[in-house]
Parts: sequence; structure tokens; C-alpha cells
Amino acid sequence: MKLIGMLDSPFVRRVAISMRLLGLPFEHAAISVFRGFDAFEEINPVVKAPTLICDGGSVLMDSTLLLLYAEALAGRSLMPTAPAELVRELRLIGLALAACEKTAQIVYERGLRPAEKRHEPWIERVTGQLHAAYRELEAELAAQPLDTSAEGIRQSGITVGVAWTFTQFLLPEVVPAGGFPYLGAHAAATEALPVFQAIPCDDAVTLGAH
Ligand SMILES: N[C@@H](CCC(=O)N[C@@H](CS)C(=O)NCC(=O)O)C(=O)O
Repeated sequence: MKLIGMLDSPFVRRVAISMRLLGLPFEHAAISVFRGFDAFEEINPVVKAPTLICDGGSVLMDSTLLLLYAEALAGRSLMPTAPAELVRELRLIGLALAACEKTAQIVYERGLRPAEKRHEPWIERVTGQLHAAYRELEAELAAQPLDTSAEGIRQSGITVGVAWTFTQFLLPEVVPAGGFPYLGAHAAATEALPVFQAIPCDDAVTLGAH
């Protein structure tokens, strides 16, 4: 299996960390959807990161779908099965993914659209959605922190940690860390885990075969 995409993408990183925790061997190619567009397009014409080339040659995309496949291969899951636990897990993951998506939209808006074509009301809308996602997550963590141990971490813990690091890396002035102590503590704990350290939020890193 080969995972395609840069580790500064939270979507790629959550898959790489999860596959490592699931004990699945994979190769990694750190190809950028921007700088490496042509090379990416040869692998996946839709140019979405993460992309997974399966051993049988099928090409999959979307981190959540990749994780479904990875868990089926591993024969175990990083998600709880009891409905009451699962519903919280899904809510946290949904909020974290929305935060990643809104962060990326702001970054794309700033980096790709010429200044004279920027539409401020759109940026304000997306920024409001980003703040809302992190406010909701902060309240969830304040009510009940997530397991951040190497043995007990679940998909929600991985995705919330990866999301917060991503936003703080790219937009610290948009989402000031001081307003989100529980998220900061969660991400500090996850980033200290060996698997997070081995798979950093860094576009210069290419993982070897594992
Ligand atoms: N819902 C998707 C989002 C993936 C996504 O948007 N990835 C970005 C990279 S961080 C991408 O492919 N951007 C290029 C594009 O959308 O054209 C997932 O969970 O994998």
C-alpha cells in the first residue's frame, strides 16, 4: 500500500498515524497537491490528498474512507462500538474535520486567490465556522478529556490533536491558543506520543516503508 500526500495535511497525517497504530505496513510518497500537481494527477486524476494506492491497485481517496479500509485490513478499529461512546466519537471527529476544512479554506483563500479578488464576507463566514468548531471542541474536552495514552488513544483523540496542531501551525493569529486551554493540553499530549513524533506535521518529511 502506498499513501500519497504531505504530512502537513491533517487529513494525510491522521491516516498515517492511524495506519501506524493499526500496525499496517505502508509506503509513503510526500507529493504536494500544489507543487506536485502533475505527479499527483498521474496517480489520482482528482488530485486529492490523502490518496491510497491499495495492494490490488485500486486508488482510494478521502481520509475517513481510507481509515474504513485500513481498519478492515487490520481487523480492528480505533473507534468505540457502543452507541453512546460512538456518538461522542463521531461528533468530535466531525468537529475536528470541519476545523481542518475551514483552516484549509482560509489558507487557500489567502495563498491562492489574488488580493483584489478576495471576498471578505466569505472569509468572515469561514472564520466564524472555524471558531465555532473549536469552541464546540473546547467545551467537549472541558467536559471530558480524551485518552491521550499510546495504548488508549482513539480516532477522535488522533484527529482532534492533528487538527489543533495544523491550525496552530498555519493560522495561530486567527485562532489564538490562549482561548483554548483544553485543546492546547490535548495537542501537547498527543504531539508527545512516539507515533505523533514519528509522523510530524512537516511537509519536508517523507516516511520510509513501514
Ligand atoms: N475530506 C477530505 C479532505 C481532503 C483535502 O481537502 N485535502 C486537501 C489537502 S490538505 C486537498 O486535497 N486539497 C487539494 C484540492 O482539494 O484540490 C479528507 O478527509 O481526506
